[in-house]
Amino acid sequence: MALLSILHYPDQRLQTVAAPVKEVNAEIRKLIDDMAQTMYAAPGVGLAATQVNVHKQVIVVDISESHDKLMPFINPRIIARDGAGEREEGCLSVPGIYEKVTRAERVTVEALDRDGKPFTLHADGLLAVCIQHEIDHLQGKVFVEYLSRLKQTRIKIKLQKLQRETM
Ligand code: K1U
Ligand code: ZN
Repeated sequence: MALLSILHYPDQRLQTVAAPVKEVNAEIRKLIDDMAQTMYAAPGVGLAATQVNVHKQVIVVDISESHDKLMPFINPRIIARDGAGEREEGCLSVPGIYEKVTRAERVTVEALDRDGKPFTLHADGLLAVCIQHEIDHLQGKVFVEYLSRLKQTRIKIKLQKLQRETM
């Protein structure tokens, strides 16, 4: 397994729309394993392939404290949404920034598992938020885009300054 480097906002590559996975093979399973290791090390509860500069529709999620409930989703699609709620979100691509975002309370997701087998999942709470956040990444969207223009500009300036200081 390998630790992958995570792109930081406002890197333009985070705006790339990911392509569907045509075949779930050893290369995709290695990507899932590397993404999981990267997510646990960060630490985070989710990661999209876009964030590690791989533009394929793959996300990993694990909201357990024990780090033993890994859920990989390949070609995930939200087929139903219900309710709306506001919750604080973070993002490994936007370090140190936590802001409230309104999203669906419950979602139904269709995807392929690491063996290429289709499955359907009903999610609520943090899991539902995390899945929506990660699928946004695959569509080239970062959570700060839900915030006001002023907040987006402030976050961009803060992260660009941080990047200059660590170079
Ligand atoms: O996509 C990402 O950047 C991962 C992100 C997922 C997420 C978290 C919270 C709400 C929506 C989406 C994170 O994991 S940020 C880090 C974080 O929330 C966390 C870190 C350690 C323990 C628990 C949570
Ligand atoms: Zn994120």
